[in-house]
Amino acid sequence: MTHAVTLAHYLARIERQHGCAPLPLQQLLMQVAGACQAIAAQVDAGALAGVLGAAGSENVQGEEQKKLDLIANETFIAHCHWGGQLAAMASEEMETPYPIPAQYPRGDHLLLFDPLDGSSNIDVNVSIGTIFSLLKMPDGRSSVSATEEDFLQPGRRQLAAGYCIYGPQTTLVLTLGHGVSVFTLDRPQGAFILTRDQLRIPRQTAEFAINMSNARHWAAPVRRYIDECLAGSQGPRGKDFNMRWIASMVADVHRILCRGGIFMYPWDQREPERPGKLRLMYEASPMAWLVEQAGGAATNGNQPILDIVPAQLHERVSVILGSRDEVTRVTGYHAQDASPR
Ligand code: AHM
Ligand code: MG
Repeated sequence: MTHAVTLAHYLARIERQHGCAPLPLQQLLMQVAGACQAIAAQVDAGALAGVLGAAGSENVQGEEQKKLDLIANETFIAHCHWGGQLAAMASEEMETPYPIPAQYPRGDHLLLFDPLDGSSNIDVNVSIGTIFSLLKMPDGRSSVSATEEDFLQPGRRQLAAGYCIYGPQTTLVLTLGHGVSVFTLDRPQGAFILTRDQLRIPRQTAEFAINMSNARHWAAPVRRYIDECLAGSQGPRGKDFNMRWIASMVADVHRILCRGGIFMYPWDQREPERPGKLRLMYEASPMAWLVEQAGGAATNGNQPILDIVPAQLHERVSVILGSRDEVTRVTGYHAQDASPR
């Protein structure tokens, strides 16, 4: 008789096989999964639980906060701050890192998260999600005095990264650096069950995802790439492309992990000083690691996203990720481009 592999089983197994999930990390990931499960229940209930609509506030990035952004943020804190594994947490919805309260034990991990990604889709019942990334405190730093600087590590140093998508199913997608695994929430059991392992993104694709309404603001290499896709079988690519744009990064990346494709949220000229819309540390880096672990690629047009050393907690970045051959092509167009930017 075969038994379902729960997230807890999986973490114990991957520790035995690869030594990449010591007990504190396993405990922390179970807390993260618990937070996602609790957020999933709120998302499910929607209007019945009074969680839809605007909160009437803005985050540090000047974006309107939805009630569910704040509820998801509080849920993460409540599930993860007491366990003794964390030195601090940081999120899209908090200006500065959240230190672990003095009454709780502290550990040497750092948790970064986007509690509710795809906020514009909350009120219209389209898939949304939570993105998370786990780091260690830098060597020699004390866990009682974690600061913003302690978080500023390149994505290559992540210990674990993933997302939970609240869609037709609630699905947790995780990497600890040994491939990408998918867990589906079994609600009656209250557990995430391993449903796909070792996801691979096909190298090639004929599907792109970008917010086309920004086309007139893009830099030349992005415009060139999309123009060639749109020219289809009559153009230089010699094949027709399909387009998808869900406007929830979790949902667009999930599709790409499942069947390939390329996702772009590039720099554009409206705000030339801003590298992009998406945030490096709790959106782009965890997604970039998942995509690389599944055989894809992720760059900002110039370098792998995972190599970028952040200068700020809420730093933005241009994002090009997905099927390796397409990401290599767009990145190559940037290298050939002589125009400023
Ligand atoms: P959020 O974290 O505030 O929801 O913002 C990030 C989202 C991404 O999920 C998505 O790819 C992008 O913003 C959509 O942007 P746009 O509304 O320009 O299409
Ligand atoms: Mg987001």
